[in-house]
Amino acid sequence: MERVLEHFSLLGRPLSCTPYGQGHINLTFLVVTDTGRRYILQRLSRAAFADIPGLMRNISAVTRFLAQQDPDPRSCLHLVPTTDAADFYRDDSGEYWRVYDFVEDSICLQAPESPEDFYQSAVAFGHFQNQLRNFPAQTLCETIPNFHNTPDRYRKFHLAMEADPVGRLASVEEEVQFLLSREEEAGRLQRMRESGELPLRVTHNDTKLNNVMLDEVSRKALCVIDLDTVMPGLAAYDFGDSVRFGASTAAEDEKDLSKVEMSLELYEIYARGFVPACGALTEAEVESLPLGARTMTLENGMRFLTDYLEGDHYYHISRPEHNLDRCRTQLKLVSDMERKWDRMMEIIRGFLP
Ligand code: ADP
Ligand code: GN1
Ligand code: MG
Repeated sequence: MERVLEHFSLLGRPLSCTPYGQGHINLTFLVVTDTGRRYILQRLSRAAFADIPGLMRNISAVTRFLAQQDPDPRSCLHLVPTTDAADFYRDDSGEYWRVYDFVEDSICLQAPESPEDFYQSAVAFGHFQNQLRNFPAQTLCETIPNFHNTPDRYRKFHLAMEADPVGRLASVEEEVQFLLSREEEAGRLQRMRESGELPLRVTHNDTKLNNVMLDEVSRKALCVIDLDTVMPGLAAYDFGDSVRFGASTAAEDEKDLSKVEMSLELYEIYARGFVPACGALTEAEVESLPLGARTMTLENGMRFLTDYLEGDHYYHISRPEHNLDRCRTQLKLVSDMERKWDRMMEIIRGFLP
């Protein structure tokens, strides 16, 4: 780690470098130097991202654009340059590394501790989308092609089932049937994107609660982090993924499915924070938000199952059936949203322009 860190322009000499956070994709470390300064060091996932230089160009452009809009250093991520004034360092084994300033005096939650925390995360993601309203979207590379293209996710799921490389297919019959029976319906959001019914915006695309920082004292939203998937997308993706993760009454990997439900109370609170903060959403966009929640939840369930079938090489896991457990919570949430669908639509219509 010392050999990696010496390529970055840190204030002070690194004293420690320890694994940090609960992200599923990159390897994240907290670095402390002898001046007391703290940094986040990340080794980027080559399994997830095919074009890391392109991804880093996106992040550099987006963070500069955001910093111009708000002088508060905690209002967006700041990349720390390498000693060659680059945004990332590629080591001899081909791994890519980057460093961010640590967002100080902040908290990052795995679950809302109060409805207000969730409301604040909604404001942060809505505000983020609004801040990027005039960002030149055509300059962004697609860091993961077809990231939220649900029919394409089904295509990959079918390939994983056909190959069944680690022989797990026979044990997940119930989950497979659940997903296959919803394949046609699950493509609706993508069809609305392709027909132009829903406008493309610059979206975050990975709006989990643990991708937002709140002020430790006031608990107000500070900034949005994890910008690896900032790309053109739909407002429904960002709304949907937040509801999937943060409006669930249990953790994403809870084994006891009787604890897993989508809280309508939290759903409504998220809508109250997100819709106004986005600025002007069209009527069709607001109406598409519940579909975003259902689609993102189903899609994540399918992605976890696909990774399970492929032998767990995309998401970090800490137990053998971790991806299967995650898949099951998502499918349980989808069933619950189907049950609560009329109410979800009714609530969202209260936010129509
Ligand atoms: P992943 O893509 O693997 O999810 P993230 O970029 O989300 O990686 O980082 C993982 C975790 O590290 C976050 O959930 C957060 O807790 C912490 N983290 C990331 N960047 C910062 C930062 N600049 N300041 C403080 N904590 C951070
Ligand atoms: C990953 O990187 P992280 O942990 O914030 C994933 C998301 C999934 C999420 C499920 C780049 O998010 O798409 O929704 O796990 N990120 C990527 O928890 O694939
Ligand atoms: Mg993350």
